[in-house]
Amino acid sequence: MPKIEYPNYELIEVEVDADTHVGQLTMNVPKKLNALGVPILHEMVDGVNRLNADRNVRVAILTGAGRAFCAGADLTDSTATTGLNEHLQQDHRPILDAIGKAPKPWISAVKGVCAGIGSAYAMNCDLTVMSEDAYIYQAFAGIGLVPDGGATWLLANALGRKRAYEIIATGEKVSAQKCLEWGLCNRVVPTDALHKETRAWAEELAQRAPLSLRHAKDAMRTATASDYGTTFDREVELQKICSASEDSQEAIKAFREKRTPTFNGR
Ligand code: T3D
Repeated sequence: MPKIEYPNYELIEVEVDADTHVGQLTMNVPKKLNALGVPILHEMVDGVNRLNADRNVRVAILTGAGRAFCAGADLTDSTATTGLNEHLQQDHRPILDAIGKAPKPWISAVKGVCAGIGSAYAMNCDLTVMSEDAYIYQAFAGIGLVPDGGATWLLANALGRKRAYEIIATGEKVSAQKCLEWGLCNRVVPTDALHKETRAWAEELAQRAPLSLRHAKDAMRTATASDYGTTFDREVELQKICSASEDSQEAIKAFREKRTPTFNGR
């Protein structure tokens, strides 16, 4: 297995724990509440792609340093107001696609503000843990924009059209507790325990069969974007891969031998 090297980034931090198989990408511009400008996006696409390619990483976490997850577009970066169409396609889309189509689960660990296109990054992850002080803020209307980064699709899928439109139009700061009730996150934890709790959950998931996690994610993405028949067909294709895997054989053997299976991702 080729070893993935990680460069010394300036605006993000990437850590990999080879023992637990958990990787983490931290947006690290706390003085701007991790607002996203072009330089950090260039590092993020590299970091996300390396974590996705790293077979040592079975579960990846996306989080922010300091008191916030992300305040959305960096409003001090002029790209936020000029050349926005190209910027969205060229700089944001490759990262969001790399997370959405990743061959492993991504968990967003959200503290404090999670605004604008930053909310698309959190929602696009497969699982989300929020701290008690966190909130999702569709800040777009406040600066005369529409949601982007796929936020309308992500919101409509999670909430339905009317609730989604309401929080976009009003710019409500949706509390972590409400996000939990509305299905925008999986867990709410005490603020000072966010990273510990997310890491513990990631470590637990990383012990499960990687191919199963990968292909169940694929099936869920298919399910939210297509009809029953298409989803059924996709499940059949994915089941063929999983049922032929070493890990599936090992799990059945372990069940018969009354022991815990050991998965290798093949
Ligand atoms: O990339 C693209 O261009 C794609 C397009 C995407 C569209 C969007 O994402 S639209 C949404 C853009 N974001 C916003 O409109 C949010 C702007 N920020 C705020 O409204 C407030 O800062 C918050 C509600 C998020 C947090 O308020 P608060 O009181 O907790 O913190 P603060 O004091 O306002 O902010 C702390 C610092 O972060 C401050 O810097 P300073 O004065 O201490 O030097 C502030 O300027 C900075 N900061 C906050 N948000 C941004 C930011 N700097 C750059 N860009 C930001 N978005």
